[in-house]
Amino acid sequence: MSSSPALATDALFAALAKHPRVTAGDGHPMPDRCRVEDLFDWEAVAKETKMSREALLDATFGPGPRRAGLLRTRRGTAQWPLTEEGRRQLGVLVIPDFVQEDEETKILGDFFDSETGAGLPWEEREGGGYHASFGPTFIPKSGYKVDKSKAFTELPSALDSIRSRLQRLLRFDDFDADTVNDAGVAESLRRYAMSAATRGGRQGALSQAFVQRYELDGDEMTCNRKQALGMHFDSRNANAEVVIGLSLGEDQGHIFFSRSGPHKGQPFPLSLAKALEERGDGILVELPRRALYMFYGFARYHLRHGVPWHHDAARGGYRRVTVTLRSVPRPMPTAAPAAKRRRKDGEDAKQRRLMEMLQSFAQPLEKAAPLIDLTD
Ligand SMILES: O=C(O)CCC(=O)C(=O)O
Repeated sequence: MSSSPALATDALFAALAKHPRVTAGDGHPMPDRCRVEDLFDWEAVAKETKMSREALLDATFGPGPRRAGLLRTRRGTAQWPLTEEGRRQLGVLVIPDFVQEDEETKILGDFFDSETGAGLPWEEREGGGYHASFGPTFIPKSGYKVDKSKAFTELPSALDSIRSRLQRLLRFDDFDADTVNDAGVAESLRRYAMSAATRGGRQGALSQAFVQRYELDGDEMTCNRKQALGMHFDSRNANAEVVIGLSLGEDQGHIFFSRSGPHKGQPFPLSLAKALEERGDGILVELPRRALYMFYGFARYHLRHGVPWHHDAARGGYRRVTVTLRSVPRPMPTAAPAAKRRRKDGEDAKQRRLMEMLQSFAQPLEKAAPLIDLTD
């Protein structure tokens, strides 16, 4: 077997993505902490690429024993800064203008309904800022475990048409190229996504939405927090592989991906994200207004992500809204235990007899229409 690492980067990443050891959505739990060596079935990748395990590790994460890491190794090549294609290989894809202007107006109008003052049920975000959550209810401090005793709530209807376009993108349906920019989503996911469901266009429905507000107000400290979201992983088990974000209301939006980057959960400035990217320690993605981004593969399972702050409090007048959509499986309805069901059937029969009796009293007075409709 050759140990030459002379494999094109796209072929290397395609081969790795085909043989992950564990991924969400395939019925395998993916541990939140996982050593690089445990990420892939190196035997299978070696067989496919005809490279040795050691050469594969060197090509992906840099030569041992102290490997530089995935991004620093990319930086050491001519492919840094990453091209659009380079980003897709690592699992980040941006579609500018995915949201149309009238859709954005409708969404933001509904989210901040100035006529009724209702808008969304905003809650304070841990660490600062506001968010609203739709779909599943999560058990507090459980790492986003879905509370199976609670029904999923409806997602805001203003998102309906975008969600249905996204569902079609994830199913790899054909689009009319004049109306929808499919941005090569199908090719990217077929090649670089890691779960069988997502690679096969079978990722589940987008059943969860987090809406986040990033805005300028308050003193320096709270203002920075309100514009930022600290680095974190999204649960690898509670939801399927592709996570999708929409950036609305402002032109200067960002999302930053890194493994070694700013401290977990802490707000961090854009200048730090830029410096880290220059060193090969992150991927900084600029998001114009109405752009969509999606992440999968390496970016989803190997890198953390977060949102940097960048304006100082004195400037005012910045309010960006993002919508993050995920596929969270709905819990299966559990069959009512037999005893409970028998009791309920008995109660229903009793109720029906009572209703019939009441109705018989009512008959002489209300012949045409019964007082109580028992058909339901
Ligand atoms: O607002 C964003 O674009 C990122 C949101 C995010 O990372 C999350 O909801 O986990």
